Amino acid sequence: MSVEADIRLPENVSDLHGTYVKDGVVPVPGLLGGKLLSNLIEAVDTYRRTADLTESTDPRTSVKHLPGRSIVRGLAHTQGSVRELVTNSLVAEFLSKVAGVNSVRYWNDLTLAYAPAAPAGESAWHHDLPAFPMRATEMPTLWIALSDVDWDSSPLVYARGSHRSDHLYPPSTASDVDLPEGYAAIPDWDSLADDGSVETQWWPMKPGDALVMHAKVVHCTPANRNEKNERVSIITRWVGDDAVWHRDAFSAPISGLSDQEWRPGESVAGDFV
Ligand SMILES: O=C(O)CCC(=O)C(=O)O
Repeated sequence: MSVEADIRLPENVSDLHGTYVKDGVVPVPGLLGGKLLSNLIEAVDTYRRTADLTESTDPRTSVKHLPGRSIVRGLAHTQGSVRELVTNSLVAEFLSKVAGVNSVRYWNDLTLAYAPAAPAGESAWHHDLPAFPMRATEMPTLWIALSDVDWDSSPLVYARGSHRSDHLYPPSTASDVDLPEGYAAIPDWDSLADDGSVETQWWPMKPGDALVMHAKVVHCTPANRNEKNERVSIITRWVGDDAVWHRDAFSAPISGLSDQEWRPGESVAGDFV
């Protein structure tokens, strides 16, 4: 069976583009199945079991264990199934249509595992763009559930339409910093949601269900209250053709991508895997 058969693209892509533009996040139930999905789950499990015992074959693949969750970076560089996903032209074409650009290419991936019944580990309200080391007209994220997700097991919660703000917001960990141009102080999203000024959205999910996210949509993840199950996702990040190098006070270091290679504003071409 080919990988293509395990990628179940929805037909209503123009509706999905409309939702991406309006809400900033698009649920895509059942995007992945079959061998591709089981291989991804297996790759994540195997890497996490062996990562501390063996040296990575590529310094861009790494794991970090934090209270309540583990973060694995750069699996596309060492795991065949992740590479298959991010180099698949059907996936890239689908994402470019949802985002409304000619083409997108993979540039980064991240796998998160939230431990069962973990009081810590939540991710505060934020949007992702400030952490990215480049800018482009569109930089969609494909978020794929590799476990069940329900209200108790760390669902992603979105502030609907928040990507349409003119501002960027600093990460919640930034305090007492001068905000770079284009930034505004992060609003109290919980209060805005409570008083109804902002609508929140989240979806229960099964392994293989996906979300396509705009790089500016504001979201958070509560800690995992499920007593038994981990909540695992693989997050792949994509960029349109017009990407230029751009870093500011909030850009995260990304292994394999550095200021030595590109100058500010320089076109970022080439493959990242
Ligand atoms: O998967 C999650 O729970 C969090 C993902 C997230 O916040 C992110 O990718 O920025």
